Amino acid sequence: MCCLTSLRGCTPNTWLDDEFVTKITKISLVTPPYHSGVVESAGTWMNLGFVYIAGSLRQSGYKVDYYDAMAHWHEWNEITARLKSFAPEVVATTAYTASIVDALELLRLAKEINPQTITVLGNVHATFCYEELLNDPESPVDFIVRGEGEQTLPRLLDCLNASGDAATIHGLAFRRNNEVVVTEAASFIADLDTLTPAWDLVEWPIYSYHPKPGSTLAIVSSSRGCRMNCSFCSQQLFWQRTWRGRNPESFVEELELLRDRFGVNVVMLADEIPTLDRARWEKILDLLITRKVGMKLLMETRVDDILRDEDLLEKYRLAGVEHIYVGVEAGSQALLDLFNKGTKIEQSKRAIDLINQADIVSETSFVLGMPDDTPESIAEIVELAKYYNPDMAFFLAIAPWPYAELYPKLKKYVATKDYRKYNLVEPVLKPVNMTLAEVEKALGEAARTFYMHKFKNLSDLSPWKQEFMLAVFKILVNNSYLAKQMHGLAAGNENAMPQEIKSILHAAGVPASGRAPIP
Ligand code: B12
Repeated sequence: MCCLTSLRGCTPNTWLDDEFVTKITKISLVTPPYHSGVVESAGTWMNLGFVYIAGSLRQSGYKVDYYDAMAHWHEWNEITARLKSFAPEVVATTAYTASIVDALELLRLAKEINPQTITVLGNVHATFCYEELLNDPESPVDFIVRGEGEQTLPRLLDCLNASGDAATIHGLAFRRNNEVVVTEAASFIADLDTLTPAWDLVEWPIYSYHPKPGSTLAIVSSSRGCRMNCSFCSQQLFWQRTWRGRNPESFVEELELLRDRFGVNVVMLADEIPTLDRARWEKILDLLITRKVGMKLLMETRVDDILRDEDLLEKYRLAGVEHIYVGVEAGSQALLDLFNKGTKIEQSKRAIDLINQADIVSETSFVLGMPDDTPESIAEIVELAKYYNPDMAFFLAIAPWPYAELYPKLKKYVATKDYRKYNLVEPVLKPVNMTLAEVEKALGEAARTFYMHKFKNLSDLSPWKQEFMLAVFKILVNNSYLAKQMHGLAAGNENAMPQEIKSILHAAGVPASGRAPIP
């Protein structure tokens, strides 16, 4: 029996009714062309998961087209052309919740181009929402990979090529005989240093960090996992509260390779908590310093780890750490407790002060639009943000991931199931005393007020930070989802803009009118 006949009659796919004789040799890994205009305004970011998966598929003998349609800002006609030209037997895509609609559209397109195409979907949304996705009679998804893809996808394809039974492969979900088959969970990859990311398949010229014109940006990973309990987040669930760190030497050698072979000079760490193991992290910092790697690092970590590492922060800076995001998330202790953050307000303030004192850019975000929020409570958060005094603050709309631990408490306030809006920018939860439009307006106002305050006090920052902040401000004014709100600052509302800010902006050459988002 052909491998794929075992799926017969279980999906609406016409190809499953025919004998599938083609051997799988070529796989397209395509990112969905989704855009929300937040982080994207700060840079063009690669899909690291696909770089890793491309590497392991290649090792297993498959030809891979790693095609970052998202980062290319490609439209459907361009995606069609690329799929037709590579003519893969398998098209695989990836989705967190906000990008799931476009991911499904992409797989639909792949089937339209060639109904025999086998489609695969992975990442956090599919890992948790496989029932909803596979039970849709119009679903264009043949296989869902739950969890890490580097081992599961080659195993699945090898199995299909060998006419095996996909139900024997761990980490999958798919339909068979009108039922969703969920296989045993795959175990996490034990040694991350054995993985072989396909850096040579990356189309390097498009990846850049916009505050540093001319830079070449990579996303890298020094660890995987999260042991925290934040009830609004997905990552501790995805990693089942485990954590694995790479060997410091192997990680730093990878940065050197990226620098020497591909000209990378800025990296963002994809790690949830790169600092979790202090000894390992210090070793990484020491290697970056002694080997003069000369790379700028952008990273995220926990408030607690910054407090723990107070005596190491000088090393962070010397090693090239230039930007640290810490998730403060809430403005009241009660909300911090609801979010299970495990931190206290004063700890967050202290952590941000320490990052600032180390002359590293500090960034945080506040999750707003909760059921009991009001314009006044949001305005209070802005005051708190000013008190915390990060260089950058983002005022986000809570996105109720349907699989998050907090979801049951938020469910009755969910105003839309349009997942495209689950991007932390567009409000999807309706507070009791606010409309969605009011939430959106209040979040915009929050950003505007915060940055107005920031720019009034720009001269408090070190010279390089002032320069950085002006570059960021130009991006916010011209190219981000905040452009509309920020315009009152840059040009529109004369009364709202003090003369000194006008002068700063004028000197920095911030234009009066905005441009289209960065393509
Ligand atoms: C890098 C990153 C980005 C990049 C994306 C780059 C890209 N081209 O995809 C940028 C900066 C553009 C980005 C943007 C956004 N992001 Co983001 N991002 C991350 C981050 C920090 C790291 C992801 C990563 O590289 N991980 C490392 C790789 C190795 O792991 P992985 O991606 O999970 O992939 C593995 C598995 O999931 C699986 N897998 C994944 N896909 C597939 C596909 C197949 C076929 C298979 C077989 C397997 C598979 O195999 C991979 C290898 O093991 C995560 C947080 C985190 N620490 O993970 C947030 C995160 C993914 N982002 C998130 C969000 C919300 C967003 C935004 C909506 C935020 C915003 N408003 O700006 C936007 C939306 C994007 C857009 N275009 O507008 C959320 C998603 C939450 C959710 N549950 O839906 C996360 C989890 C952050 C968080 N804690 O909430 N992001």
